[in-house]
Amino acid sequence: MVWESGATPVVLLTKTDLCEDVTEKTAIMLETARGVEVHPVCAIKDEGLDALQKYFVSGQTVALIGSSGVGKSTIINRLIGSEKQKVLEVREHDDRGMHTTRHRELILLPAGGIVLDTPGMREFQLWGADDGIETTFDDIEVLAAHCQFTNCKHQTEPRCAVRDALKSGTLAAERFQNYLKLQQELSFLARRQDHFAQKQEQNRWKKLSRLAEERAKAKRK
Ligand SMILES: Nc1nc2c(ncn2[C@@H]2O[C@H](COP(=O)(O)OP(=O)(O)OP(=O)(O)O)[C@@H](O)[C@H]2O)c(=O)[nH]1
Ligand SMILES: [Mg+2]
Ligand SMILES: [Zn+2]
Repeated sequence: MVWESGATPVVLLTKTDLCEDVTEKTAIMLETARGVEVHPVCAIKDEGLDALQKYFVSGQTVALIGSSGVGKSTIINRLIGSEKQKVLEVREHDDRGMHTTRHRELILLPAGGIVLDTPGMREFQLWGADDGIETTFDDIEVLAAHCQFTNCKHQTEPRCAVRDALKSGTLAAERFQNYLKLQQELSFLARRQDHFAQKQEQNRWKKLSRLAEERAKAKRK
């Protein structure tokens, strides 16, 4: 979804002080989000933040997005070197719909660059992210190019390169599941967008016919 927006995604794994196997978790993330840079950081110990400096440069705008309480505002405070952004203990805010950051705000950084603090979001929905899927799952797209059928769904079709890779273990089953999940979500969205477009078209016609009726009535008078 981030690719689709025109921005470049970067993944931050926050609060490394609370994690026992940072290297392992980082490796999993690198494997999951192919072609995306991943940085483990600990804002309270000021660890790993130096590696982020290259993103926060003059002419660039960075938006921090993620669930409430993951530490977005804390990172911004470290970057600006003051406690400008309000930070609160996590108190299951997500459950009660409470967010410490209440609105989006653009902040100018002393070293140049602009950062956008956002309230944590409950859910990050895809919106027609076809291109993004190709980038994130380029390994599967490459395999799929070798399936016998160009529209292969990798389910029961003969000579399916994706299922072959699953069988031989070159493609992890979990990764393929994630791919399918994303595809399902996308097709659901496409159907919903279609439905929305149809409704709009219906409304337009309703309005037009009402207008025509009114005009006809006015003429008769
Ligand atoms: N242990 C630990 N706690 C952290 C770290 N960074 C932030 N926190 C704590 O996590 C809690 C939430 O941090 P915030 O910066 O308010 O989180 P946020 O993502 O801005 O949350 P919203 O504004 O609600 O979206 C606070 O209690 C922070 O002190 C960290 O590196 N380690
Ligand atoms: Mg915040
Ligand atoms: Zn296939």
